[in-house]
Amino acid sequence: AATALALTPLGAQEVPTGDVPAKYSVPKTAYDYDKREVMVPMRDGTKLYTVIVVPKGAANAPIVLTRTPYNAAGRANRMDSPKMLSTLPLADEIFVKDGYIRVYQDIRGKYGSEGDYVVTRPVIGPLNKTNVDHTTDAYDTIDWLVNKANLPESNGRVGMIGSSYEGFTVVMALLKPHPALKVAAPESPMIDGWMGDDWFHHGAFRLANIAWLGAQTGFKGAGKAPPTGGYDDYDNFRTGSAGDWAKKAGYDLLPYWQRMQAHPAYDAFWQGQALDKLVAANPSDVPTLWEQGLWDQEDMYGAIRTWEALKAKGKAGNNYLVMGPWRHSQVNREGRSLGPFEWDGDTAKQFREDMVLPFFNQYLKDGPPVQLPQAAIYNTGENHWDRLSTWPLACETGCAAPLKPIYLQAGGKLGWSKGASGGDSYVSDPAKPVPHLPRPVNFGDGRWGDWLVNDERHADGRPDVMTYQTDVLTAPVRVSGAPFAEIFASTSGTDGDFVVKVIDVYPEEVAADPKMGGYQLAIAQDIFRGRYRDSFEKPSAIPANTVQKYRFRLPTVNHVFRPGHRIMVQVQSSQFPLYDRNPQTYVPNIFLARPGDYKAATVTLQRGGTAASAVLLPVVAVDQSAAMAR
Ligand code: PG9
Repeated sequence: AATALALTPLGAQEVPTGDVPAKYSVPKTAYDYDKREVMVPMRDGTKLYTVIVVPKGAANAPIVLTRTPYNAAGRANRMDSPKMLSTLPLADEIFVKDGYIRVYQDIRGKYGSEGDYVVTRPVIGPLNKTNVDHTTDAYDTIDWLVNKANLPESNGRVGMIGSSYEGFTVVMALLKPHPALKVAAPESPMIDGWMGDDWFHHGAFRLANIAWLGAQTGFKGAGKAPPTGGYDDYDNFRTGSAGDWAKKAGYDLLPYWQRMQAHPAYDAFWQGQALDKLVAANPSDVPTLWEQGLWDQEDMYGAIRTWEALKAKGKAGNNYLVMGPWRHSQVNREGRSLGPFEWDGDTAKQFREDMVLPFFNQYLKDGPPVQLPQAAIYNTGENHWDRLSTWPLACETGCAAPLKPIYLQAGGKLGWSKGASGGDSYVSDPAKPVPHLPRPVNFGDGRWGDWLVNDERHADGRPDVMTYQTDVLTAPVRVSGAPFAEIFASTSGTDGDFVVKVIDVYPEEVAADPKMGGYQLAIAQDIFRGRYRDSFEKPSAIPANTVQKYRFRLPTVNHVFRPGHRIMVQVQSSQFPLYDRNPQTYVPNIFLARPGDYKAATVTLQRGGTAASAVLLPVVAVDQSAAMAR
């Protein structure tokens, strides 16, 4: 007979009394690094949460510091791994491989740090009555880090690096650098939020970032953006002004939004935070690598303008410029392509390995002297790096070449001569603004990153988008510097915006990649809010039906329009929902515009004669540019 299965009696230890032990962790013996979490005291007693990642066995190691509003613990943990190379983000691989200590710190008032959070806290002074700012917090942090009692493994030398807001904290540290701060790399730093970094471009407000305020200032830790409504943000933000949307989102509870809304013009609130001017007034001797992308959709202004300001102060000797074919912060990701455009290798990796690491090693480890070029600017037309002894190659004054006007001409032509006098009119209707991307536009739809290289044919052909283009080029045209838009226009309204795009039009047929046939690639584009034509600080109504001049700088380019291509300029009076709509009737504060203020207007662009609208291009003789290359 079958015998009953004889069960061995369970030993006492096998009777479960709960399977979660009092303490469990992976043995550190498997780790090649030590991750320490420290509350570092600032001079006012506030303690800042700081993650210090030390390679096992480190001695006399340099430190790389990033001060972030975006969660230090998360920034120092790409994944849970016993390998330092894996646990830190991609961009830190160069430092891990070279034995660096890596430090991330939550800025005051965010995530694990004590204190109060103030968005891009201004320098101590009229806008900051406390005795602390990011200059002092960086100083105190570095002072603590290089104290052997706190971090015995270091060699007492610190470099700072970071992109975007994290680039802002690098620049703030440079205003009064700790003596142990030996090198810095601000990447797409936030420098002037009104002129062109994040919040406004020449006074036009960027709705694309308004939800960030809810997530970032509504919560100390990880926040969430308020819902914007339906899927299509083109509809969600078209129901009223930015202030109307903010009210619905509860932003009357957010102090920073209240300050922003109270300062629509470039007044002392914004001028006092213009970091390019503050840095130029307090230039440091810290070797600094200024970086931004040529299609940086968020902070297109800061790095280039601060580098220019320092160069003008005679500080080109310790300030270097790098501009690559990148979207915002792409230097810290993979950089082989952007949209449909493929570059000569992983350009972001080239930046990190061939520029950042040797530069940091030279000053943090007594590495071999590297002679970075004054400016390394990717040539987006010929698809290679240009390493230049001077930059820009063409400009208004003081460059090897002047700016060269290319004029709007009759019949949608664009040419190097003024052409006959005349005007082209269009109706700009705030009820039907020009979209910045094909609809539906959802700010979170994944197109935000590379929207600047989107094919502009989605706008071309609209009756409220004026398009002008050259004949097919038979010789290359190189542009290397900052173009300027010079628009002469009248409007039936009393306010208005002007958007100008400089576009490389691909040949109708591109056999190697047929879908690129006729592609309209904007190499530079920007907006200008017309009320500021005479003064950024003191706006004024536009006199209706009277020609006015609108002159504004466009983003820096280093491009070659190749034979078979055309040069195109598009002009329009809205770019939505990226920018809030201009009601086109003058009101004191557009954030508070009422529905009745929004009115269609007839805009007339003047051509030829004494009111010849043009774009002043930084044209460089192609052979001359070769002479400049190193
Ligand atoms: N500069 C970026 C940003 C700031 C504020 C709003 C939205 C974006 C950034 O720090 O990511």
